[in-house]
Amino acid sequence: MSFKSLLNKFDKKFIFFDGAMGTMLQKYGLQVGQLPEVFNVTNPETIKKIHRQYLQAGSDIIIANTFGANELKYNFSSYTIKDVITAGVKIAKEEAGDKLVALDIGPTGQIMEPTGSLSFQSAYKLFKNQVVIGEKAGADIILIETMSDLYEAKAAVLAAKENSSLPIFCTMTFQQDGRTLMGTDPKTMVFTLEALGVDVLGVNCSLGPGELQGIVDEILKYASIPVMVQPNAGLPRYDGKNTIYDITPEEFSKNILLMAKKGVRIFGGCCGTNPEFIKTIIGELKDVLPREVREKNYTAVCSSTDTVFLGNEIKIIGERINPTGQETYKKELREGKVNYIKKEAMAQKSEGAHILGLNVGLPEIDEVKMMEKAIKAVQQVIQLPVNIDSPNSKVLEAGARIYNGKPIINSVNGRKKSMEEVFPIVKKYGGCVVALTIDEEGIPDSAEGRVKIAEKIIKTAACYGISKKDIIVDCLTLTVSAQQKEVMETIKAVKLVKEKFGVKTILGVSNISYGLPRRCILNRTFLALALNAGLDLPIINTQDQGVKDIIAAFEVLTSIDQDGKNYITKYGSKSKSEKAKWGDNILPEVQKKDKKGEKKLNTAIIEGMEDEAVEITSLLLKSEKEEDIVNFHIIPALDEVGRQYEEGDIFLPQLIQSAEAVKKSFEIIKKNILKNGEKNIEKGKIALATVKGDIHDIGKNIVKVLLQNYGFEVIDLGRDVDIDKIVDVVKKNNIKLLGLSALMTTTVINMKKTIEAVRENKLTCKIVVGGAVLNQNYADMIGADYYARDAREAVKIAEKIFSV
Ligand code: B1M
Repeated sequence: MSFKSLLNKFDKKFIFFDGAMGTMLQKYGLQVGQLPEVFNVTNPETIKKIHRQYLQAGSDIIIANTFGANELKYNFSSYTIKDVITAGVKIAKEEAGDKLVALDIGPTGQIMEPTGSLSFQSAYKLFKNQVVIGEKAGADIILIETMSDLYEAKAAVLAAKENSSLPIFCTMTFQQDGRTLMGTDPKTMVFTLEALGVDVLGVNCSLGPGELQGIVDEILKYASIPVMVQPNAGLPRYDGKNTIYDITPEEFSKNILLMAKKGVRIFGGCCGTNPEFIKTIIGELKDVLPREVREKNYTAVCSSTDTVFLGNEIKIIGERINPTGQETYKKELREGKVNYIKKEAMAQKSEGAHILGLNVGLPEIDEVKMMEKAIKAVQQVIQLPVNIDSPNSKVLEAGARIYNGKPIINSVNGRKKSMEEVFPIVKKYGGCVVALTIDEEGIPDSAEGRVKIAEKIIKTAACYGISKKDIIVDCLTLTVSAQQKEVMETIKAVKLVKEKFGVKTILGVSNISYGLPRRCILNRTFLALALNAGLDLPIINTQDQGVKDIIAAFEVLTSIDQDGKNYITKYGSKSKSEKAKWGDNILPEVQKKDKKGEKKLNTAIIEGMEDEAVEITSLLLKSEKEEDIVNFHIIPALDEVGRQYEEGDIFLPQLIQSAEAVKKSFEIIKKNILKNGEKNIEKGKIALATVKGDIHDIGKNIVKVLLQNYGFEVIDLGRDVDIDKIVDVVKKNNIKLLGLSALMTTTVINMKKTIEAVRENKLTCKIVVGGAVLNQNYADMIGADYYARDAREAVKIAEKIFSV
């Protein structure tokens, strides 16, 4: 069924999905650790019963029990995903009658590259398999849901789009801070998923319907397609044994009614809901008419976490990741390296770029591969949208496919061949596209000629289903030294294009001054002229402060910057935070104060630059003690990273990236410590673990290496360690000293439980605890024998215990 016919079926009506499957299955006997989809084969009657109850409650679409049926999870099961998906869809179809069945696709359960280890291509393959099996089994719709990683959602949407013709619904899961676990905010989700061509988007799971209202408002504000919401039955809480969902169907429905009045078209329930919830919301909405879905007129591009709107304020594109005239960059491109790209990305961001230009064009390299690598590298270190710049459509496609978010695709031009190649890419992956006013006849001298080409491109784009709001016209900056008369034609063309078509405009500013002295004077003046003509997106060198000053002044003079607020913030104060905003003071204070060399290791860790962290650590080891490098370089850097994370300046992927840099740096430190250590002395055996629920192990690993260095044998149980396992190891190895580490307020309780379990088992070992969240008081409270502030103190305690 096409999405259009599906919508026709529900003309002027709300669409109701069903509610939870997982929590219902638990009620019907699903055990912890059991794969829910296996019930499709082993207990089909139970699944049918649940579907039937939802259909009786009034659901228009029921969701097949296939949420987690991917090959990663079914690796060790005796059932294949083909068995469970086919059975799941068929059971649902049998029950559904004239109602519809959605193939349910949930997250893979693994973290995607570059943060984790699952590649985009591997995720795509997993989803493709599910889609193919599900469609063959008879699903009517594909529902991609509970996604907390936009990148994973993109892999799933592409898999659905490229391997089936079914309508695609996609919903993501948000946390209380209004972002997904990987940091995506609602508008970034909307622009990216819409650009990818999903039919319906929205939010599921996450929170209760009350807590979701703000997120739903944000989604509705930007979405031009139908919005779907499937909340949990309230905020989940844990009572020590079970997860509890508190709210009643009535309370749930009141919030659903609010959402319906605001414009949500499609409803259902997630964790904790049951047929009663669905019945009650249907009753609540029976006299309400759905609001019409309206096309919104925003032009926006996104990284995976942030959206940049084009149009109102001037948005700067950083120009320096371009091989033209950059010998170091060219050399790195030939060697397949990305250090220059990462450094430049971060530098241009701190200099005020809103979007990052990315060009990897060298004739002697494999540009397609390099563009993929470059995009991953950029998205690993900064959260700015990217302008993927290449005249080669294959490179554009590779970039657009691997990109996480909604990019600028630069460029198409008025030649038939170019439009035939580039527009399908824009349509398939989504993006704003730069339209160069050049065609088979070359660049017209006159402004009018360029406007004509712009018109042709805009009209042709419409035939591919690409909206005018996603087209950014480039009227082409010609070099004043060679084509002086055409300079003002470019300015005129910008003005005409804006007036006639109302599209956004872009210009590479620095082209204007090639071959002349004091280029910045010409660049700045040309920029001022172009801004006045209606330029939205100047591509500039962000190091040129004069260019940025002109933009700030222009925005005040034209009332874009109302009451000159931004201008005053930038130029009127010397306070620390404002200087930081302006880019004068980007590095955190902690890095500035330190001794020689330290600033760099801090920076490398904060920026997550693994190679640099390794390089600098090796250098530091020549002049500083290992312990000092940890205490005065690594820990302050991680503290800064933690602070930025807490304040929402960075998100989980960057936090992980910094931890990776520390891991690499610490590997060298560890080698050094062990090389210089007293390996031959055997002082005693110590067991170490990070407690259950806690995966932080950097601190524990430092403690381990230092203890080994002082001649102790360490049994390292790792992180997130089961209490039983710890007890077992202590017992079997006759351990005299047990060390426990915990970094989160939420896991200290497991430290307490571990200590209690050790005591209950009548084990006499001493227990030392550590970790940033602890102090002596806390250690006493939870019954530990010792508290160690740092690794050195842990060694002192061990020496004391084993000397007795
Ligand atoms: Co997370 N994390 N993290 N994190 N992380 C913290 C701890 C946090 C304070 C950040 C923040 O919000 N400001 C916060 C906890 C908040 C709280 O509990 N109140 C937090 C959070 C919330 C999370 C997640 C929930 C994020 C998410 O998923 N949304 C998630 C948790 C997952 C889980 O555990 N279930 C998470 C994940 C991660 C990463 C995976 C990305 C990464 C860990 C990588 C790894 O360890 N392999 C990470 C990191 C790096 C941090 C920060 C930035 C740094 C921690 C660290 O390694 N410090 C941290 C913020 C911070 O602490 N500034 C943060 C350096 C290390 C050397 O210090 O471990 O204290 P520390 O060890 C010291 C001493 O304490 C002592 O000696 C060591 C050396 O001197 N010590 C012992 C430690 N253990 C000892 C044992 C001993 C003796 C001494 O005897 C046995």
